Amino acid sequence: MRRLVTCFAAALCLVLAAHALPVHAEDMSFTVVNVEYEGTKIWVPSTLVVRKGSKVRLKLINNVPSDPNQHGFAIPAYNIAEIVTRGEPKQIEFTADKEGVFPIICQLHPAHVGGELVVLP
Ligand SMILES: [Cu+2]
Repeated sequence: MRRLVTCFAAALCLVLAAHALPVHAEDMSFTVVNVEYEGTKIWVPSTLVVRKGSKVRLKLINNVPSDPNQHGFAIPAYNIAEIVTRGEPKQIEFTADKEGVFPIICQLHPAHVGGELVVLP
């Protein structure tokens, strides 16, 4: 089991490291997948880093196998609140026009582990 946890952590790190920090505002695309691990639901990668002014495209995939089959993906500071159904990926797009660190939550389930959008100057 410990080995499985280590593999999972290593995979998360690789996913996070794959999204290198952009130097200038540029279009950024992320595939963000909702997974469940030992009862914990979380969108991965959990931290999205972009530059202010970037156009951000997100492909949201809900891969949580347990019920319910819908989860939320919301960035309240950006007025984003999507509901993503298992088996029905959703694409969204927005411009990161405010800098700062903004919570990403599942607006349907308070216990769903959140993340953050980091918008650098
Ligand atoms: Cu949820």
